[in-house]
Amino acid sequence: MKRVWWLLFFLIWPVLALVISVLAPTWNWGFPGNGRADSPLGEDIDHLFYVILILVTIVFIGTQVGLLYVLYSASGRKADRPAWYTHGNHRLEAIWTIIPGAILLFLAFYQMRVWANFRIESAFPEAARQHVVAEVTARQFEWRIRYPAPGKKLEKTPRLDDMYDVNIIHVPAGTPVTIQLRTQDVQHSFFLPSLRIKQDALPGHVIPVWFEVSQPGEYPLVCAELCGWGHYKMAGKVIAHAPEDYEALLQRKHIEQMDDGYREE
Ligand SMILES: [Cu+2]
Repeated sequence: MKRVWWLLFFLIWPVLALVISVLAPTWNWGFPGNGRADSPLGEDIDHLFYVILILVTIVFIGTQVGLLYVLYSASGRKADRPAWYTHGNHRLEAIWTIIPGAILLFLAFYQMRVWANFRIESAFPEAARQHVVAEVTARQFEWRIRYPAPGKKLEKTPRLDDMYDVNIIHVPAGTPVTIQLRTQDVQHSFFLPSLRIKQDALPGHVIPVWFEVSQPGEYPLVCAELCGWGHYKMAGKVIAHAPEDYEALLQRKHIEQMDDGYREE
């Protein structure tokens, strides 16, 4: 009877792990953004995550069941019976090499489109490449945003009529946009958790990052690279506006800036 208790002891952990995994989203332990990505690319990334999660769960359940079977079948055995070992079994080795290899190969091909779409500039959506909304410069310990004046394109070198923000990036919702990511000092990481966007900012590089916010609203921006004592302060937000509100906001910013310019003279 004792071995049944041991069996239950080992059984309870995998069962607990499964139950907690299933219930986690209802306790708000799921992904940021109420468990759903707030961008189309983010939804693709979540889909990849769940495909991998399902595969891992199948392997997890398989190994746990195997372990329990071995524990149970061996626990009643007399000590004078030797354990079973295997060595140099080519068929077994081929099986445990080919199956994981095939799974990894499947995942490698399966995620290629999403990866290319996210990271490789030539695979960005055409609309994103056409619409460079701002330059985002990380520095200890804030995000500096530079927008081109309404109707102008963002130039590499700042222009007199450029407009600025700190820690807040205004973008239009429902359309792909690109930002040019830079850092002025150390390495930082531009992280929009609810959009599933994360990109390191590397000294000496200007890295284009595109994203599309599905709905107007505010989305947290944080630094995901420990960059110094004030790392925690690098919290900002992306504010997505309806396209007409966005245009109006840029016009308003432009006029405010012109006013400031006159007052200084
Ligand atoms: Cu940082």
